[in-house]
Amino acid sequence: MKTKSFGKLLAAVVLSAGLVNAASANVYITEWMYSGDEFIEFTNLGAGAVDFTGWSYDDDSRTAGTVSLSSFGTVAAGESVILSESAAADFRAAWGLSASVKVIGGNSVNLGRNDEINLYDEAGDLVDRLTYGDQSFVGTIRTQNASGIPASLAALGANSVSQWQLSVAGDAAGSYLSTSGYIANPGVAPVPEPESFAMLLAGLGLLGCIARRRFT
Ligand SMILES: [Ca+2]
Ligand SMILES: [Ca+2]
Ligand SMILES: [Ca+2]
Repeated sequence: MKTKSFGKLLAAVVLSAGLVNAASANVYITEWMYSGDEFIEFTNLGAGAVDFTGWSYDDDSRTAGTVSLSSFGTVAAGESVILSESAAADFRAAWGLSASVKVIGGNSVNLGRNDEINLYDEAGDLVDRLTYGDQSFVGTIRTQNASGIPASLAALGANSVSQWQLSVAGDAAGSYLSTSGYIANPGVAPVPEPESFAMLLAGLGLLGCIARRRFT
């Protein structure tokens, strides 16, 4: 009996460890601009907060630990954080961001026209990757002076740059012009497209019908 209980306990520990990994898997690269006002945005799209202590970024040299993201600290569910080339204060001023938007400035591991964004967790495991370049992938976007944003949520985590589009001032993603003349929506999380909302509402309506039937 004791062995069986230990087995159950072990299973519970393994299961909870799995849930921790699932949480980090819900953090995505959600926006980037390689030239103009260079930055990368990461968003926690999971249901719980994620501790970025030990997390890191690298470009196409693909080495965990290259640029520490630890100072993002605890990133709440739905929160977007920024890694910028310019100083954090300058980036905030140019985009009109409040102090509550977390920005790590002074990134010197810079992105080129054809490059790669890699996000690693505290164990050095890859959380998300986006390989891009309008020369490497002909017909895809060039994020010069305007950021790249997911055309739909399906683009997130897919590492398929053809599913990304350029931000346009006034678009559904909330993009706007910075004081320096660049277009993006840093600190603003991607929103589900209207079709997804409609499907979600339809799903909720269906659940409501099922619930009502069960109680009558
Ligand atoms: Ca680079
Ligand atoms: Ca650059
Ligand atoms: Ca954004």
